[in-house]
Amino acid sequence: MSGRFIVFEGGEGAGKSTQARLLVDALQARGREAILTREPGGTPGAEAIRKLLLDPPGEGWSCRSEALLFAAARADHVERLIRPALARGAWVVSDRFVDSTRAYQGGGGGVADADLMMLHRIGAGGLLPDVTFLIEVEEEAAAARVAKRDGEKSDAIGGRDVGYHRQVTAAFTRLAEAEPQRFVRLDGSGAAEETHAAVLQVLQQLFGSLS
Ligand code: T5A
Repeated sequence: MSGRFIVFEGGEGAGKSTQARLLVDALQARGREAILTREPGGTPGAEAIRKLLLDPPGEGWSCRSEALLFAAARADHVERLIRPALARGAWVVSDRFVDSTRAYQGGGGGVADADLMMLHRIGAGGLLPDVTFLIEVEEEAAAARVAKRDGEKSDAIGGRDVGYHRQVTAAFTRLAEAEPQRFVRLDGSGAAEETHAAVLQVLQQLFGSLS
């Protein structure tokens, strides 16, 4: 039996990690094998690359170097964790995946989408999620959530200026519009439980009973 691959995408503080965790808990409570993972990261090698990306040495990476590092991290994540889990019938729920690279290094950083997708084919065989939830929250509300949690702290990518993050948001919107069969756009501005209920409803409609 083949499992399902579900990804949460969106800008900083949209609530992706919260939704990914709630979904995995709900699937496990229904007796499913469900794995919570994240990008960049998910395997020891990819977590090491995460550290390089979010807390870079020296003057930091160009967007092209970032694209290569994200692709390398993803290749390890897909080969060592995601594909084996899907092959044994598990549900894999990831906080970010390739569409983050397309939005941040593509939309925000100017790397061509075709080049990013070629790297993804080389590194990860072009694997795409069964469903990609794009969690959408107004800029001010998301920033307030992050500030409440992190104060002034930010990483090398999250800390980029508002113009960069607006380009990222616009790129996510374009990706979702271009692939409506894979993307589900959800308003994440309400309570986390409300968004979670909407996630479960969509998955039940697509896949039937989740038990
Ligand atoms: N990146 C990543 C790239 O540039 N390219 C790539 O290919 C990839 C994979 C990753 C950084 O790397 C970049 C994007 C990022 O800049 P990260 O740690 O994954 O870093 O950063 P974020 O994804 O931005 O993580 P955040 O934790 O900031 O955002 P989330 O996961 O969207 O939000 P979450 O769930 O942690 O919630 C944030 C806060 O809000 C609260 C939570 O409790 C938490 O305190 N919250 C809510 N509050 C009110 N109402 C709700 N509905 C709430 N939901 C959550």
